[in-house]
Amino acid sequence: MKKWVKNLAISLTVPSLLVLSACGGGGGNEQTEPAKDNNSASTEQPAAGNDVQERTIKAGIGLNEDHPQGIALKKFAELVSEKSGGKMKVQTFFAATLGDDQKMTEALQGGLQEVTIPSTSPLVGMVKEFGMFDFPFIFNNGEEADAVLDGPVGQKVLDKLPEHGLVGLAYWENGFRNLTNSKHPVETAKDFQGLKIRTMQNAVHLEVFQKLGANPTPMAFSEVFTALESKTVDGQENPLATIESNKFNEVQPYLSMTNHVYTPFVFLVSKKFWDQLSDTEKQIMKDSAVEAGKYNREVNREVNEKTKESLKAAGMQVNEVSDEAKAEMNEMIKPVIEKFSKDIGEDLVKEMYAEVEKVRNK
Ligand code: TK8
Repeated sequence: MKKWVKNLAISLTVPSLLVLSACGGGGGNEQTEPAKDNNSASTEQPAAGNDVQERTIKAGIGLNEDHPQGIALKKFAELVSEKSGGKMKVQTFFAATLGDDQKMTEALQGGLQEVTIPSTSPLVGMVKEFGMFDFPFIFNNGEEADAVLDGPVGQKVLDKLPEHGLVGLAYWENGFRNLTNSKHPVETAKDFQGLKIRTMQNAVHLEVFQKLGANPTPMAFSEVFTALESKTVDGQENPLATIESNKFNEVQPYLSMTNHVYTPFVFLVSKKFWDQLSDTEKQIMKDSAVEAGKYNREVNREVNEKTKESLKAAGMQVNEVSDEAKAEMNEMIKPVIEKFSKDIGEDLVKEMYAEVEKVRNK
C-alpha cells in the first residue's frame, strides 16, 4: 500500500497527507473523457448494455448516514444501480468504519477501496492547490462556491489527481464552517486567544488559527468527539450539519457563527478501478456522482437554518459574529493567505477570485 511521504511544498508540523506519485500515473486529463466539464451530467442515459459488468463498489465516508453527505452517498448507490440495470452495486460504509479521510484516500490509491468523498483540506499534502479552498472568507454563499468548484478552476485542481492514482468526478458540499468550544462565546478576534482548537490536517487552517492567537491541534475527524469530551482540546470547527450529526453539542456549550471557511468534499475514485471500466461504466459513475452531488448540496443548504435552531434547542449558546469582527480576522490572517497564494500559484488563486467576482457582480 502506498505510504504518504513528506510533501516538501507544504510542510506541516504534523504527519500530513504525503504520497508517492502513482507509479506510471498518466497525469493527463484522461480521467473524465465522458463529460465536457466537471459538473455537467450527460443528458443521454448510457445504455446498460453488455459493456456493463457485474461490479461491487466499496464506498466509504467519514460522516454518519443521516448527514447530508451520507444521504447523498445512498442516493449515489441507487443511481448507479438504476443506470447499470442492477449490475453495478455500491456497498456504502459510514462514520469512518473504513478509516478517516486520509486512510480511505490511501486505500483508493492501493486499489483496496473504490470510492471515498473526503474534505479537500486533508489532501493538501498531495495536491497543494486544494489549499486555496481553505482560505477564509473567500465565498459569501453556495452559489459562489459552486461557480468556482464546478468551473475551470475546480477542474484544473481535479486534473492533478490522476498522477496520484485518483480520479476526481465531482465536488460535493461539506459547507461553511462554524466554531464550537467549551470555554466562552467567540465574538471578535481577541476571543480566539489561547483557545485549543482542533483543526483538519491542513497547513492553511493551522497557520490561520495560530495567527488569530489560538492554539491549533490538527487531528483526524474520527478522533474529534473524544478529544472534545476529554477536554484535550477546547473546540473545533465544522458545518452545522456535522456538529449536530456527531452530537458535538453534548460536549460543546458554545457555538459561534463564524462561517469562516467553505469546505468542499471531493468525490474520489481509485484510478486502478477507474482504468478497468468501459466508457459506459465511467459515464454511469460520473453522472451518478454529479447528480448525487447536486442533491447533497440541496439537502445540506436546506437543513442549515433548521440545524442552528435545533442546536439552540439542544442547549447550545449560539452567537452571531459581526461583519466588522470578520473583517478584523480577515486583516489579521492576510500574511498567511499571501504565503500560501505564492506556494499554490498566484495565477490560479487570481483566477479563483475572478470567478467569484463574476458571480458577485452578476
Ligand atoms: C469527514 C471530514 C469532516 C471535516 C473535518 O470525513 O475533518 O472536520 O469537516 O467532515 O471530512
